[in-house]
Amino acid sequence: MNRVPLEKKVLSENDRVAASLRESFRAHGILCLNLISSPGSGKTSLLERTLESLPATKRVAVLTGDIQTENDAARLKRFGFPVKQITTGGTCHLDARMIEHNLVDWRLEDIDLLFIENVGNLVCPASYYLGEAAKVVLLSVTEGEDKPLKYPSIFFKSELLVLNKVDLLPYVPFELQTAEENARRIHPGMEIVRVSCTTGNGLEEWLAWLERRQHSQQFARAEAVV
Ligand SMILES: Nc1nc2c(ncn2[C@@H]2O[C@H](COP(=O)(O)OP(=O)(O)OP(=O)(O)O)[C@@H](O)[C@H]2O)c(=O)[nH]1
Ligand SMILES: [Mg+2]
Repeated sequence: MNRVPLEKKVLSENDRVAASLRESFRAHGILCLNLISSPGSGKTSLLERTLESLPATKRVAVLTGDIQTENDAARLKRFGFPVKQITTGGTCHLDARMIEHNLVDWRLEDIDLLFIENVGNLVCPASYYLGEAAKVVLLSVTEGEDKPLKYPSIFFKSELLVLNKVDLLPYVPFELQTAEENARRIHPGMEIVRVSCTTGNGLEEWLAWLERRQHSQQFARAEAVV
């Protein structure tokens, strides 16, 4: 059986499409963020909280991936921004072709901020670059502090860790500090925000990170033009 070369070819085809997406996002001044976590950590909840806090004039759009159902798109469409569900039909991650295909009928000129919610999975999405400027990994306090050590790739590749569901800390044995130390053992200096999408605690820190990230993207673009 000759599996390794085939895997290499599939991944390099993905990288080629992702590089073209990245260039397109750069040319249009879009900050694209790829949100990754285990199923149920709160990716859609974080996006709901984010969209509800943004002014209607904000040029934001969301692609949300799941194996089945349009549930997440239905939750996110309520806020009036462009949202599209990508159902993979079994594949455990999004790939660059899916992103390219689902962007064809959107005008990139009209988007400044594009969120991609990946399929709930802490492993496979780490291997598929989608042209994003940054990956954001979520970990909720019901999952255990050891997850950065067990699934290092996604923690190493993500710019930001969102520690979610901190409202549950009184009820679960989870040491925030240990989880953060573990994340920084894998990714020294990793930025971390602690939030509760239920109570809204910490969300201002997440929104401030978003604003800073968008600002630095625009600054880099302006420098490239000069
Ligand atoms: N207590 C508590 N529950 C939360 C919080 N954030 C999300 N939840 C709940 O966790 C469950 C899963 O949240 P989702 O936002 O659907 O998680 P997801 O990561 O988008 O899930 P998938 O798309 O299926 O991978 C829902 O019942 C949410 O209400 C939080 O901060 N605190
Ligand atoms: Mg979701």
